[in-house]
Amino acid sequence: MKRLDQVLAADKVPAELELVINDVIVACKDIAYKLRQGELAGILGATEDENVQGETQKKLDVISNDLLKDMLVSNPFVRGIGSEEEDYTVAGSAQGKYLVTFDPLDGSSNIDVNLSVGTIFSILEAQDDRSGDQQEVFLQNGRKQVAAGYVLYGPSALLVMTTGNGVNIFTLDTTVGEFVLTKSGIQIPEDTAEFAINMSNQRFWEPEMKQYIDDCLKGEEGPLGKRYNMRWVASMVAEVHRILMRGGIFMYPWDNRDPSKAGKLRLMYEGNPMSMIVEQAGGASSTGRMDIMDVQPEGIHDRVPVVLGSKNEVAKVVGYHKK
Ligand code: P6P
Repeated sequence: MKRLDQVLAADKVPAELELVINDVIVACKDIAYKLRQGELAGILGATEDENVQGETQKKLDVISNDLLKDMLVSNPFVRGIGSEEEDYTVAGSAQGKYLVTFDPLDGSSNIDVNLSVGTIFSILEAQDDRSGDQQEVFLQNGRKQVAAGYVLYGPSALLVMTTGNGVNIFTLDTTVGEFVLTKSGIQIPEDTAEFAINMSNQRFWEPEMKQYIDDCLKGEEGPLGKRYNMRWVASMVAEVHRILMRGGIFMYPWDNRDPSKAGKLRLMYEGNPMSMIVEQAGGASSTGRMDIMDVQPEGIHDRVPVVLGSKNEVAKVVGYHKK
């Protein structure tokens, strides 16, 4: 079985980029270990603090964030980092070429109930010599990403990653502490009958999203002509992984609970990396009205509506928004 470094070399990934990816992976291996320890390590539960998103930080949110931040800002090839858990971007090396954004522990509301969580990361190249503590150097659209990935801390710890040549899956072999290639060339089925959305928000959605879900629930007799199944794990990493494995559509649309917010999920370290992975696996990713990776960010914590997965189903949802 090929190790991660062998796959990156075969994909002709620049040595500096490989060293940045390796630092992300080293931090994620430590996060995986701490999650496995759970209560035994005394690191479950919440802190007294809120992050810039206004969300109460779990102890493991902070621990995971600090592991990734400390590794990356001391890497000579990293200009800076942006994190869901950091108010501002953090400078690394002035000579660093790469910018890394991440959600250190996505789905952390699942931690204390022992359900899957994940780390999501995205890597861009600095386009000028601005310091990494100036968020403007990060504000590039998702098409500029040179790598994107996630680590899913599930029954096994899986690294799913793309550097632009398709999507590979690596499984953490805990006997040697290495991620080894277990699947390559992932292709998302183009059609699906399985949707993932938080139905409790239904009354807050735009009419177009309400209509699509209503039509899904009408089943074979309805306009979509098939019986749909539903899943909701409240962990984007787990939902995206299921979609990579068997198809599906994941939606977190805009809703009017807080009309000032474009959506719940964040563009730079959730929407964009997951969109690169999904598109590299033959799927599609849209706000409902445009491709997510074409959205021009205005701030490191910008939010975005998300509709991603099997490309023919995403096209249907976009069609509802065009009517
Ligand atoms: P809700 C986790 O907090 C997250 O950012 C995504 O991983 C997940 O898909 C979504 O929010 C869950 O949101 O409103 O259902 O709790």
